[in-house]
Amino acid sequence: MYTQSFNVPDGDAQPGAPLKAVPHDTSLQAHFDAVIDADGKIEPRDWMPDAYRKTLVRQISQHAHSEIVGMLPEGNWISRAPSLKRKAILVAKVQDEGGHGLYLYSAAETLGTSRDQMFDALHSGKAKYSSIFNYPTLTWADVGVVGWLVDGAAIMNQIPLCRCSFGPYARAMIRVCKEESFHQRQGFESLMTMMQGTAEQKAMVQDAVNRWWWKCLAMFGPPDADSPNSVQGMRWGIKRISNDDLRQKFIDATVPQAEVLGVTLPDPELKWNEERGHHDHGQIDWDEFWAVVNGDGPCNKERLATRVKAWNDGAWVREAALAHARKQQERAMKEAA
Ligand code: FAQ
Repeated sequence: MYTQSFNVPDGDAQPGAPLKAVPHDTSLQAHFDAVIDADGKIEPRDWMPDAYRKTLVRQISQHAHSEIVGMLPEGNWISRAPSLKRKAILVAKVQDEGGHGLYLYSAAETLGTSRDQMFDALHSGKAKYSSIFNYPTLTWADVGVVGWLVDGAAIMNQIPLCRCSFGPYARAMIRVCKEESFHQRQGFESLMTMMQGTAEQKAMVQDAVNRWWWKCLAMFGPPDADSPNSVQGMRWGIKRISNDDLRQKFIDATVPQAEVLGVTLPDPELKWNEERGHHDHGQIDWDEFWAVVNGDGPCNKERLATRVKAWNDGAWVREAALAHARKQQERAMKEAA
């Protein structure tokens, strides 16, 4: 059901789209290549190769979907947060994720793909979103671990995207990263509080870390050798650091944080390698990763059904907003006449 890549129609731009693909022209291509080589920015009105546009729509829309599907595992705990303070923090965080989705959908729209098309791809199961959000948040400690590890992995991947060659994506990521950084810290602080609590609380944190660690490592995507989009993505300055290198940076940054927290990362092979100047680690279960990406994770069906229901339940809001906008426009035209 989720196996297809997100196919962006090759036809003409959609209504409201800022530009149309122009026939291939070597001088336009040369200008595009020169901007990329000079590490400059491509803006929506600039000419760009169709494949560059298609790759960006694929990645940015998948990213947007991840943000809004990512609201669900944590949103599940808002009504059960253990204190008013934790509830306020969690509400703000989940709201931020919704905002990230909106910046990203807007960035993708500048490439000539409508929001309706992107939602349709999500709701029909054609579009991907991050594997990590297909796992359940079983206890309150999971909420802290999602902040610490999932947001921690997200920041590691997203900081280089602030230098992405496509201007609207790069600019959106600057704000997103600032907010993700707060998310990561609140997760760590929440876990730190639990680790100073009872033996049951400490065990709950350790259990959550055990369940999320490997899934977070897989979030960075397949190994470089099995990553079909990496070479071209890096050539175009969309990706700046490879999947494996980001994963390694995340592991190296997280090990000392786990020590401060007092938890064990569930990998007996995890150890510092003096020669490499990095931590060695055990094997990630890529069969599990692909099963989840292909729709067979523990929560894939539930996540998609929740998004489709939210879309259907929100139909009256969209209709009312459009009717209001129409009325305002009519009034403005009457006044101008
Ligand atoms: N899950 O050739 P590559 C967040 C797919 S936001 C599912 O390496 P690429 C915030 C990939 O799409 C988290 N599918 O692909 C938050 C491709 O399939 P396709 C999301 C995955 O694009 C926190 C195929 O595998 N972040 O967490 C995954 O060069 C807490 C081959 O892979 C972003 O989207 C995966 N994990 O590199 C919210 C960041 N990994 O499309 C709420 C932007 C790979 O050809 C709570 N995206 N695939 O059919 C990226 O940086 C890249 O797209 C990668 C994948 C690194 C994800």
